[in-house]
Amino acid sequence: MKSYETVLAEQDGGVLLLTMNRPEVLNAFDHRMPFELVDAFTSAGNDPSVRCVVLTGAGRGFNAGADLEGVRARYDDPRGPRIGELVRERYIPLVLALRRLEKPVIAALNGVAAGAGSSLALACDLRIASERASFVQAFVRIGLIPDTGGTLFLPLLVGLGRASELAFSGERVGAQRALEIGLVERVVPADELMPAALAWAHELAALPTTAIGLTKRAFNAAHLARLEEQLELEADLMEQAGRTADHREGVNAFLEKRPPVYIGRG
Ligand code: T3D
Repeated sequence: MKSYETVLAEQDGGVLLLTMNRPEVLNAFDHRMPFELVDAFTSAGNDPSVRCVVLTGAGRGFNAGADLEGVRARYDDPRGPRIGELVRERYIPLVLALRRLEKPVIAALNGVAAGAGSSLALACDLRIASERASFVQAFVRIGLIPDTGGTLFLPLLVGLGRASELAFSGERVGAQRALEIGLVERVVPADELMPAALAWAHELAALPTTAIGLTKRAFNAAHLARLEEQLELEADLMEQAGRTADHREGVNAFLEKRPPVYIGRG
């Protein structure tokens, strides 16, 4: 089993458990985590002994999206990569690796999934949530647009009206509401999350893996045929949003733990 710096990988029979492991920042993405997840998904695809993958987070969060300390640090480096470039480098390959993995991937939502972390959960095939889990389309709160496929997966799961409501407001959606509107398939008490997620994964791993993989390919063709094009559009729009004063204000306000004041233009 490969080892990574920000992701724990453990295999039990046909089930690979991947745990994002930066709990002090609710498993926010740093410069390593997207690449390590891509490697883990790609390796799982090439390994016939893996027949189902479970993705979860260490500590009290699932994943809080981009690490905002890292985002702010880039403002001080004029030669550093721009936001659209980072989306292309980090998040587009992650979504593509997940959707191209022709094995079921279950997100086991132990806590909050925000920003790109929420999109990552929505890109998985199935979601089981602890009663303590929640979703936040946090992008708008830092003046950005949903990325990591969020502009496709969110409306696909909840419909365009609800997707607009959530993405425009950035409001937090608890587990029960997430179940009602189709953001997750199952909700269980917090202490039952991992046993329930792993039991579900073992059930799936015992089924005909090739048939499930081909079904996923057909779902991709039917519903995500424009995925690559949409991911490129997201990167372009992120670049545009990332140049606004409201983006910097949102990031600074979060890190300074104060309410943001947006100017609404630019
Ligand atoms: O450059 C690029 O990579 C571009 C790509 C962008 C894609 C995106 O994902 S944009 C969205 C980025 N994510 C966010 O804006 C979410 C920020 N976090 C939050 O809004 C809140 O933390 C949550 C709603 C997720 C959870 O709230 P709560 O009250 O349960 O927890 P908390 O107290 O806010 O967070 C706990 C700690 O984690 C805290 O640190 P502390 O005070 O204990 O030292 C907090 O600062 C830290 N943390 C949470 N999220 C992030 C983070 N640190 C860095 N980056 C984060 N995203």
